[in-house]
Amino acid sequence: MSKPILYGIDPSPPTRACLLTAKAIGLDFEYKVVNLMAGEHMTEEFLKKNPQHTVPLLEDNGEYIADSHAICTYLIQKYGKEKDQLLYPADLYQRALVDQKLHFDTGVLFTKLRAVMKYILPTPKKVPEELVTAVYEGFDFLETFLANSNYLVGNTMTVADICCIATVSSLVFAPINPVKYPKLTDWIKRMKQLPYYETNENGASILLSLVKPHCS
Ligand SMILES: N[C@@H](CCC(=O)N[C@@H](CS)C(=O)NCC(=O)O)C(=O)O
Repeated sequence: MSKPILYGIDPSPPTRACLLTAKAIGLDFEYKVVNLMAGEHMTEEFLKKNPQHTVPLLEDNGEYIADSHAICTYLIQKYGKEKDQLLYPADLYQRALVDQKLHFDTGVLFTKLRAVMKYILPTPKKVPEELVTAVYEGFDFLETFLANSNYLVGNTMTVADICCIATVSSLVFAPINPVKYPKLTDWIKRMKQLPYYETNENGASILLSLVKPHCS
């Protein structure tokens, strides 16, 4: 059986969510960089693998899975050891809560980032203030989710925390005031303490350095 292959690029938050998940479960995998700026995601070869032309994309035994959330939960269930199953709990209610936060990442957090990125790539322009302000709606929700727990679902880290931190660490061009967002601030610090957090760091800072100068 060949190693799973992850196609992606470090500045991409959903790619980083998959890289973090792979690290969390100690997965032996191959990482193939797809240079979006060079249009490598629009080639005939890549479009055959993923007609939606997005990264990340997972190739596992000749089969393909797109979307970071689908990839992360698949990797945990297929390759995670017993202890790793806590990342995507088997209990149906707990799992539904995790799924809800994964959809929150797609539908709320990442959507806000994508709206901003339209002003950055391919040619950077000033990002409208209301798009930066809109990020705080996402932060408000996160602060509420974290009101009574250390993680987004209870007191044990799940794949929801992994996916959301990959996006949140790319949204901090909207500065987080620790007085207004104490729970969110602590959660970010907690996630940064993961022994494999560096997997997220380089890509997040590249993305931030592209966006920040264009937000005022
Ligand atoms: N919901 C998807 C979003 C994937 C996505 O939009 N990826 C961006 C990079 S961050 C991309 O590939 N953009 C290229 C395109 O849409 O053509 C996921 O979680 O994987």
